[in-house]
Amino acid sequence: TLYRGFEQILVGRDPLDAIQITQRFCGVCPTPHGIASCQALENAFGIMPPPNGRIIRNIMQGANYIQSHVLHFYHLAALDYFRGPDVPPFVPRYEGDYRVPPSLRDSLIQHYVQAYHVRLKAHELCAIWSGKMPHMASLAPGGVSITPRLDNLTTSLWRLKELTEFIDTVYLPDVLTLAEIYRDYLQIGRGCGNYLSFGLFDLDAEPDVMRRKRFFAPGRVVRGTVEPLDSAKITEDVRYSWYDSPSHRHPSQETTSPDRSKKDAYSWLKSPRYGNEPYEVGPLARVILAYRRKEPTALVDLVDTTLSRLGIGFDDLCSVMGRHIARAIECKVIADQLTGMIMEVKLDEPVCTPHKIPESADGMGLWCAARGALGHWVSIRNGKIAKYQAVVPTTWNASPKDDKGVRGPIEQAMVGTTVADSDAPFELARIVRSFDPCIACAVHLIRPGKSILDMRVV
Ligand code: NFE
Ligand code: MG
Repeated sequence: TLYRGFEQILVGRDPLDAIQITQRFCGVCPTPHGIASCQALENAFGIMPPPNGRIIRNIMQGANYIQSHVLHFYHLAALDYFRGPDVPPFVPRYEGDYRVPPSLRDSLIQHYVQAYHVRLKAHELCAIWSGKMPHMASLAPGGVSITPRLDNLTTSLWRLKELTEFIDTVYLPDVLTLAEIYRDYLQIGRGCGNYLSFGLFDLDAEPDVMRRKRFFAPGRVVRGTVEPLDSAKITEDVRYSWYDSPSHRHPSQETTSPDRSKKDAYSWLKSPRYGNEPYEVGPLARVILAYRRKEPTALVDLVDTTLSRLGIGFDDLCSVMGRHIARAIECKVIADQLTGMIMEVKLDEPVCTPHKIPESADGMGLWCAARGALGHWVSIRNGKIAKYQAVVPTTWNASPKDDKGVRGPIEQAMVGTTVADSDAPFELARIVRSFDPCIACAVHLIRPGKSILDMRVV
């Protein structure tokens, strides 16, 4: 329940500061924020990166996806399914529904530890190109500021090989093993049924982001049908959010003015909507969209193999376990794609297009973070940021009710769920965490008024 106010911090600053400040939204996803911010500025400045700048950003983003997905499965979600060692920080925990047999549990705990080292390698893979991670140093409007050398390629490739081995032989198999054990979670936590993605990995330099070619193409899936995307139809409602700024505005038109005392409000998250409807974003949304569009084919094939291995239908993916499966499948497809991206970098070719900050301009950056669709909107006046709005993935998924009282995807996924033990609401924790909300490590369910611990300070 902490208010942060980044959108206000940005007002009055030099536009270039946005690339660094928006990365501080989060230590897990600075990469997409830095990139979306660059894209918003490029849109305002009227420039596009040269091929090297575009490709190097894709590499950084791919490495960040691998780090983020491995983090989510092992370090944020897995302990909802098997007991860790009986020492802090693994206790206290909910007691009850752990079904993993002891021998398998030991190997999962080993993988939990191994995953820390794997995440380090993924961070390094990004930092080879970004200077450091988290919070990258080499992003610039128009591209990147690193001069690629041969050793950037070689040191990337061996790290990628280690990551790929882990994903192929540990991560993906572990996810499928848990899906077999917790098959009932292929029916629990379905969500709102609308899926949206802004797309990922630029393949050309088309200035219009909606016409730009992307490896994961942007779009929506509504009742099983692929629909196009029009960024003008995005709004944010604040009727149930702690803001007194006007509701139901397009991000380029809205403001952020906190009011903690607002009646009926219950969240600092705003409620992003597309055409007045809630949409799930993230790996499941991207996988459903890609599968319906029948490309990339590597992803479609992997989905088919996985469905037949588990003996389940495509609709079963719209569930708690389906989100874990989609995340792991996406992770593998991205890792497999990264070798080609790294080999595409051309030594001795430009990495950045020069820019000039205009007195007055507006820009939009649309991208996909690991957790889903991400948009940044900037207005520049007198050469400074006059307005900055970010609509981040977790606000789509974890949004409170909108102006019409319609619940967001996570709320919809929980409503109607049978909870076996209200003192250990595994079902709800598992539903919430399957979305990988940015607040994942802070999601604990409490019963107001119930005393859980007496502490005496001496
Ligand atoms: Ni803090 Fe993020 C991702 C972004 S979250 S992790 O992925 O953008 O809403
Ligand atoms: Mg915002």
